Amino acid sequence: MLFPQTNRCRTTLDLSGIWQLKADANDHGLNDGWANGFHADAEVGVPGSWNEQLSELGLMNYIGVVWYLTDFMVPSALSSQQIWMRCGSVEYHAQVWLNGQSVGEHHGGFLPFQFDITNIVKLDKRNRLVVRVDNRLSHDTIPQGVNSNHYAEFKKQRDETFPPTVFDFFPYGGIHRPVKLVALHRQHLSDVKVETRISGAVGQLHFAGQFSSVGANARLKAALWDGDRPVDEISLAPKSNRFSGEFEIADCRFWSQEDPHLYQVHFELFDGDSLVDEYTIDIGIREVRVTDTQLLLNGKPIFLKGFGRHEDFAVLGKGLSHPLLVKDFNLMKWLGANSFRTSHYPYSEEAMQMADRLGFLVIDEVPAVSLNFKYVNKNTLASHQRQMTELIARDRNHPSVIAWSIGNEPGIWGEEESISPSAIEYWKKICNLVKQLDTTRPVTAPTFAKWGIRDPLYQVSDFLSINRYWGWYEIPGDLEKAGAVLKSELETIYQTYHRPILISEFGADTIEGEHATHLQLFTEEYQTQLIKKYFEVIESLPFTIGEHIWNFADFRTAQHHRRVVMNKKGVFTRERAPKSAAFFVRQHWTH
Ligand code: BDP
Repeated sequence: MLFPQTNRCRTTLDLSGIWQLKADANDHGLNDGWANGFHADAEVGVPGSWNEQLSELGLMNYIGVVWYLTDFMVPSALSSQQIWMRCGSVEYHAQVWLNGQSVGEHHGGFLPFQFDITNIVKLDKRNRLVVRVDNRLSHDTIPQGVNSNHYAEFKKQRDETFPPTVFDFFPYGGIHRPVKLVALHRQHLSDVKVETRISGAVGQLHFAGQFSSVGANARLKAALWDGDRPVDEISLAPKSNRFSGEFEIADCRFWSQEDPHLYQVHFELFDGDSLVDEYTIDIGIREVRVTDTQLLLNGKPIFLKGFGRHEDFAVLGKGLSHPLLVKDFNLMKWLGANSFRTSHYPYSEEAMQMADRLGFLVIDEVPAVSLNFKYVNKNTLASHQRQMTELIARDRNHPSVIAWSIGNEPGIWGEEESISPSAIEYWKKICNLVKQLDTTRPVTAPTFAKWGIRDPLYQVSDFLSINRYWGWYEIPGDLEKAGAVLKSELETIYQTYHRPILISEFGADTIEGEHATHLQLFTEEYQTQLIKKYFEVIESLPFTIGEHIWNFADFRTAQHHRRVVMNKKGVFTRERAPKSAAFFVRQHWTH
């Protein structure tokens, strides 16, 4: 699904703004005809989570159904066009009606969806768009949901959070990314897939795509540009809805963290002599490979310095904010970071585009966080496969994406089912799907300490990602011992699997302004010392390929006695003020 562009043939209308909202705690809106409209309880900013915006109305911890409504006009100048409604992400289930007619639904958050509304939308008249948003999760969904009974079943009442979640981030709900209308010709490019390879100094670029439909006189021009310099051009006379082609670039500027150079492929679709569609894709020519000890970008070893992060900010919740994106990337650059993981779900398309432009190496994660294999069923697998497929379709053209993460810390509830043969089969199915859809990128998935070398994710990972909290949850306070345990564990894992290792999480909760001259948990000094110890161990081992600190910034979690409102492991506060560790990390990564 292509990201919306406005150009000679495509018009985009952004419906971001203040919408109407009504909570539906008893879930009777469907029967009571709210799809046609309703008397709103409140106004709500879109994009944005409802929780902090409307905490005064009791929506802070609300899990359930909320209805959204907005009215809009489309000018009759677009009468010859096909019109789509495209939504960047809704957590977690969206049902959409336009002028009282159902136009479709989408399961799973964090990924875009679109519907053809041409036959329903009215031109030069008011249109009413209604979205029923449901943020309830269950065993069948990705991520999974829990309730108090599940905690009881696992004798884990002490771990119960409010609202109940299986993951350590706040279960925000809402329309989190922009809703846009896209008007375009009936004959248009509906998808393009790009793969790049390198051979000596030559860059190879293969593209393949689809049209919505094409007439007998269709002609496709694909022009390769280097900024404003034309490089090459191909003309195709497509006879079906599919097309493909290739470019070779001599003396190519390969995309890398130091030189994130982007070429452009500009597609023009003609029907006879008339231009009916155009679309431009930014392309970074680069190749990622994994050896038994290294991660190679364009044949050169690369060491990942960066973070696990979250999309999270005061009031916005998980709503997209362009200024926040700019700030976060600037802060990562300031620290000397070159990489991050989209823990624990796909980030906005705008974030991925920025990573392409700034040369960040991204591990792109599907929202399969903390899967509990006692409860995993065939619907969970289907949802996982569907979201993996949608994620790859959305992000495969980004040079910044260097690997797919197929999940995070399954079995965190300690259930033996998570290391059973059927769990191994489950992961193999997901991994095989990824390999079928994308032959160019490695697969990984972060594990936690409990299962040691028995963790099934090691069997399906091209490089191993390891989340470790020695010095925090385990061995608190004794960083020498924590460092020694980490080192010997990494050595054992490497000797067992002979694959390179990324330390994908390590960190310490840190209250800004808390200090001590001795090693004291929660102080700024402790966070700095813990990070320092991890850097020392990780960088001393020849098979490690990177260090991702947990976390870039403090973030809101569900309520729990272990969290003082936030998870405080950020090297920045939630407001993006640096803690002392940020200065140490900057010194270490930039010198
Ligand atoms: C890891 C999880 C991450 C948590 C982190 C923590 O992957 O989501 O936030 O622990 O406890 O296990 O801070």
